[in-house]
Amino acid sequence: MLPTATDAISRDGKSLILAYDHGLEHGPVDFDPNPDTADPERVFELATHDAVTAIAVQKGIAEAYYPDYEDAASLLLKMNGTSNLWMGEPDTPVNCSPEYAAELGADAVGFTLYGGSNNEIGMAEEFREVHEGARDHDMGVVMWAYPRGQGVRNETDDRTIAYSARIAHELGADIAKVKYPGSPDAMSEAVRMAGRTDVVMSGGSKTNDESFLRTVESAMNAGASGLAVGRNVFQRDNPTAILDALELVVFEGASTEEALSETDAGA
Ligand code: FBP
Repeated sequence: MLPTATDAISRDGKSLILAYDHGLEHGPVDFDPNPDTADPERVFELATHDAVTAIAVQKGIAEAYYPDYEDAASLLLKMNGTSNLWMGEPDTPVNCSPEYAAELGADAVGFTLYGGSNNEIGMAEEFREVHEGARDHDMGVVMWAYPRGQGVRNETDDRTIAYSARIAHELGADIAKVKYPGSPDAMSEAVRMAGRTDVVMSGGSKTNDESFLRTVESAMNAGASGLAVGRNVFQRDNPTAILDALELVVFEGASTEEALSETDAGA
């Protein structure tokens, strides 16, 4: 098989991206369920689990911790991000250049685009620079394709999610990270609209093991190429158990029942 831009952040064409940009996007509140996870080292350790194909972090975290993990984990460097303190129309400043991402050892870059925001035009222009810079440095491109803002009535509506997957495809992302639109049919439509761009499901707020695995299983059956997950892993008491189970569902095609019976998830 020919090499692709996402080989370094996937396994057999599937990805399990451990997202850990929550300290910026949501604030310390996301570490409350598991206070140790405020320490990035705890989450980098999880990223060395076989199931994890890349860890997604902001520049400051990558600078400080990735040198200790570069042999054990692939780096997806998030290039923009906004704090939850910002109350304006959705927008997200670019805080890293592709050159610097490559210098930090990134295998791929991540970029949030809020389609439907009044700031969409600026974000799309910034995406062009990030995308072409990533191509110059042989890094993959993952778009957090999040419709949000004045032009969007329902962020997880079927047509809206399919549209956001299409935006990621047409602007050149290798992987579109979308919220699960609520049904396998809607997910398959997003996958169809994304063409040769892979689609991964965004984890969302924490649910119980069984219900999370069922959603992941149905996304995979609908053609998703994996998931990008944060809270549903690091907020759990036993994050390794859910990673063991996710490994079976994402990479081995196991059912939720099989994953629950063969691992400590759900215990
Ligand atoms: P989760 O799995 O915790 O939802 O993380 C995925 C993610 O996209 C993070 O990268 C980001 O910080 C967060 O969700 C954004 O969440 P929201 O959609 O609530 O702004």
